[in-house]
Amino acid sequence: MRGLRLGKTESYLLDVVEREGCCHLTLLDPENLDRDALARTVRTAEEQGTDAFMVGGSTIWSHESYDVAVRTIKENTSKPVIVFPNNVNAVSRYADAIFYMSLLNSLEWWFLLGAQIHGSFLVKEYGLEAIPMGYIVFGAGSSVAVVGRVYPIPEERPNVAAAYALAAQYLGMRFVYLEAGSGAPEPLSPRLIKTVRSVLDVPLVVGGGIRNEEQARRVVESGADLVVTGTLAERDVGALGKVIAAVKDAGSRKKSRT
Ligand code: 1GP
Repeated sequence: MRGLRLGKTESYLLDVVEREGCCHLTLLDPENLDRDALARTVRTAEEQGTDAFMVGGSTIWSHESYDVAVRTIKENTSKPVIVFPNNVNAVSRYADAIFYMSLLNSLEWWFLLGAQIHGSFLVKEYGLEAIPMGYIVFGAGSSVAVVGRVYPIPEERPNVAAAYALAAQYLGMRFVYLEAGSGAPEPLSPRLIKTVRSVLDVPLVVGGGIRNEEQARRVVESGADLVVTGTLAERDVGALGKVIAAVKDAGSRKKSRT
């Protein structure tokens, strides 16, 4: 049978988690940064120690400008560049891999399975490494929640979130992403992250609202294996370095305890 070996990017992410206890991903939204700012941000984030880049945003409509953004990022980093798609137009042949996601708590067939069907042959044609991921979005006010027609899971119902995450794992998804929404006022709660982590065997990705070292540390200590920050890289690259250092420090402490 073909294609069952893990790809290069996925193996790299798993290796970083294994070695360092936690992996940091910088999310770049090409809608928020022009070409020069994108190039600058990528170089600085790499210098600060980020492990890989995700490219995406809830309101990306143009395939052409998405391609330009991904090329710009690739030209300025040696780290993997991963498509984080909001829809079929945000798939680029210039990336290394794509998080092949299903928005598990969307009410819309399109975000659960439709876009994935429509995009599958494009991914094959481009030779992109597909990394299957269950995506769960919290809160009702973020762009991703609105665009993705999310049925919100209350944070104070962590067992419900855990059931979604476990279902993703049993369906064969190799990562689960808990999303507070870009620009969320607060990161997801430790209780929520811990409850999901306690039932899951696959790596857990957490993002949304992480702005400082303390929050980053708490998210890792609660059980995140991969931490995503987006807004920070766009607004305060200086603080990004501190957050990455906190992620790595908390990761190595976690690792030394196991
Ligand atoms: C959004 O979780 C990411 O998909 C990043 O969120 O922009 O709040 O860091 P922030």
